[in-house]
Amino acid sequence: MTQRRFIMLFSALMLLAGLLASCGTTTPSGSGGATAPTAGGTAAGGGLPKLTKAPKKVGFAQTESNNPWRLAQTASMKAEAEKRGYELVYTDAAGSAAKQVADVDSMIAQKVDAIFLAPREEKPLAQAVLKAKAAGIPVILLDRNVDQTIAKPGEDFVTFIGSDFIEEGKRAAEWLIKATNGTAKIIELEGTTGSSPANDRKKGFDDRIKSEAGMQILASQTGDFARDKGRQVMETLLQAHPDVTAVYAHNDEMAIGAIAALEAAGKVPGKDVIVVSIDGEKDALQAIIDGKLGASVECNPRFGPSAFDTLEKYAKGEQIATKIINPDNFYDASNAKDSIAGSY
Ligand code: GYE
Repeated sequence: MTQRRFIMLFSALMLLAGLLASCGTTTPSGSGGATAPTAGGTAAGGGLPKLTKAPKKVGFAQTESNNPWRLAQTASMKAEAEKRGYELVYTDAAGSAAKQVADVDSMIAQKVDAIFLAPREEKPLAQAVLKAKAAGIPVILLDRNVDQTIAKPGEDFVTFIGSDFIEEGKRAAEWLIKATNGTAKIIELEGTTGSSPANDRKKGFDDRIKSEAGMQILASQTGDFARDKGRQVMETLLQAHPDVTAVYAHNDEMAIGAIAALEAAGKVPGKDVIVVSIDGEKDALQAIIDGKLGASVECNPRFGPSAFDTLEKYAKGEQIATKIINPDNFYDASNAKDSIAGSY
């Protein structure tokens, strides 16, 4: 081949490559351009799957629907999908990590364009993230994280959107130290074993009380983030530790269960035993107003707008931060009354 011919062939190839690349540029959903219902993902060079078309059909794999927090999150996602004209493939894992893995498999088989995943547990769902990546489908994690030694943000999934759970645990500890003048015998009700909020809320709380000689954890057990489980566990732990003076629950539902167990045992929550928890749901704010719950660190469940904004930015090829942290409020006797109307 002569040098001239080579240059012409090379230029033609470059032109073709340029044309192909421009065909792949995306527009944000809602701008009316794309109609293709199938996934436009490709796994590029082992990195994140790219979206080559505006996403239209997206999955949301929920963990369970057993409390107001989950219901508020689902409602926010469904409302936002509808508002922006997406087809939402919604699944509810009903509290089973194995079912949630199968739910993600079915979304892959249905060729959704992207998956929003609220991973029930850190390890099993990290594998589901890898499977979606291998199928060329980008994943955005909502509210819970996966084990990052198995799946990494910016590489295997786009990003994690949610609260800083370590900070939430710290804020709960901070409030309890003040409320008890640094002296408390604590029962801790943990969230779902193996979930990132349970791991991190424990760590944040433990780290903060470590330097306080008077803050002692008597017992720590999972109540699976559920009201009745929290009540049952509290009932049992109370028998072994009648000298308890404080309860730290990883969510409001378990705190409300614990309050019922305390009352059934003849204790006065808010007086004999100070209770602190996390989420900021309506029933918890009411319990604060009633003087039974001391405080609740908010964990914001309204993910819809930020989830879809992030997806659309990603589709446009914008750089996405590997962690997007929701700002959280804090509720105690000073603001529960004023905040209850806006709570979930
Ligand atoms: O606090 C709890 C829910 O993952 C942050 O899960 C979420 C937690 C939330 O079941 O109530």
